[in-house]
Amino acid sequence: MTTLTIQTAPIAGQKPGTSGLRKKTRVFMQAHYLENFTQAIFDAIGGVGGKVLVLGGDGRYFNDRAAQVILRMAAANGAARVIVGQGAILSTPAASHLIRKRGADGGIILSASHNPGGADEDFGMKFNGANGGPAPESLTDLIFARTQELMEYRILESQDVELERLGETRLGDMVVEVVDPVADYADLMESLFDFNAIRDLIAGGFRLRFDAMHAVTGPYAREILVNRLGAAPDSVVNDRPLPDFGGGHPDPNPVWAKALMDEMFGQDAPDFGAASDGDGDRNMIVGRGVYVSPSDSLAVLAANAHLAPGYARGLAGIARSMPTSRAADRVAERLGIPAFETPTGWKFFGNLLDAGRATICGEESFGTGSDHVREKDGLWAVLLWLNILAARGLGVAELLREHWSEYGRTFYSRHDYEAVAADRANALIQRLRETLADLPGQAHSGLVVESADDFAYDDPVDGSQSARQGIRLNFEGGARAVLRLSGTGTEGATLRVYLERHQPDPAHHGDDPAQALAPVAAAVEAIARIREFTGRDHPDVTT
Ligand code: G16
Repeated sequence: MTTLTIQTAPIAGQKPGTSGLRKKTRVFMQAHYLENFTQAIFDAIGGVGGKVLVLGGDGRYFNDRAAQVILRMAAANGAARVIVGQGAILSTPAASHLIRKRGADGGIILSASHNPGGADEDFGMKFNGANGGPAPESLTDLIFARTQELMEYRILESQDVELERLGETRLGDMVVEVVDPVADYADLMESLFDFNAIRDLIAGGFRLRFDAMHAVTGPYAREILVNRLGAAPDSVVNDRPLPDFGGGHPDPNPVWAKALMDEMFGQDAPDFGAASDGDGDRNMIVGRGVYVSPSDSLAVLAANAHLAPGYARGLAGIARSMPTSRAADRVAERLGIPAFETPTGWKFFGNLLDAGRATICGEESFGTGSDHVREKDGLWAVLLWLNILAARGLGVAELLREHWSEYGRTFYSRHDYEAVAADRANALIQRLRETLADLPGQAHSGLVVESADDFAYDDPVDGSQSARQGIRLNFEGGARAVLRLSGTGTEGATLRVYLERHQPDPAHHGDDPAQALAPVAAAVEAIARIREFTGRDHPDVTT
């Protein structure tokens, strides 16, 4: 086998966003595109000579081809071993676990997460370090810098590697080890949760529905929920991973997981419903006739985590991304443990988890997880919910109501304006930045602005700083709004507007969230002039 050194030239725009590099699949399929980015990763981490890497992806279109290219490049760059999920499949949390368990130097995950897949949809690629977590900004900056100067890459000339058969093969001097993508992860879950209690709950007639959305969690959910916990075989639906996710958005929210919502709000609904995304790190939780907002889910999980064996020792701290509602902060306060507020992006939780300062983390974008891996973890959240419901003997709606009566209810909603012209979206944010100092004291739609800023984060562990992470508007009386531009879109800009309002009075806990938040939305419109800048009079997606 020959190692080829291919001449190339820097390709513009290979800047990793909130979670790796995400582009249209056809962009990734352009000549040298994937190769340049792969070589830039290898160079930025100081080369892969003698190193052990993990490789896998969510199975979307181009996953298999990209994996073969990366393997040939890893071999040409001197890697000692690459551990690959069978068929080049690994969910993001399973990849994180594998890196940690095997003491690998890092891993490459092929996924554009919840974005649709297919030749005309999205593809993505991210690098996770030896702790199993997404590369921090300092490293993604280095990777990007390398893409801007790269003039050649190395690749082995060879046949495709057989990735369907478990076991070891060689590619040049490198070992390719194909592993079962599910087994290690399922064992980890079994070590954290009281599977006996969940099994008893299910055997007692508790019915659940898990929608894998034709994405990577199908095989994981079937093994854990059906084979190990005894759920009925039809409890797991859409469990065959497809390269285009069956044409859907593998995004577990009430809009894209509508079929599940309809079932959970219909007649004879199951007791518990959940869905996960393309690469298995997100989750949506639904009870019979009740939707659990991700911010509430984080708060409920944190308040009850001690009921699961893996967390019986209690929590060191709770971390949430800045736009996530402050419901979890109230739990941290009650538990007497620190609450951390980080920028959007799971990578910002890594240092807190590594340092043992936070145990549970969560984001409004349907992500929750803990220190068991360094990624958010969809099935982990589902199992912790089931463990808590089994231990408490309550249904989802009862548990939620009880939580609200103890802590108050934080109404929460996110409005997304998608594929907005980037210059218009940037102009909106820029104008807000310029008016921040004038906002305090202004009254809009009956709400008075108490403070306004552009969120900046100083990492308490390594002191790194991240500025301009989103506009925060705090209103007198405790309502809050956040505006920021998404870092995961692949078309134009996506403006995200996050609204929240705390309601201590139980008489109002059953109110309609849209109505409870209407004054906050109106105040934001008056301040940010969204209609004028985006040309839209309503959001594309409301969750
Ligand atoms: C990624 C990140 C999350 C982030 C989300 C939304 O999720 O890992 O931390 O909250 O994107 O980011 P944005 O608002 O910038 O689009 P995933 O599931 O896509 O990897």
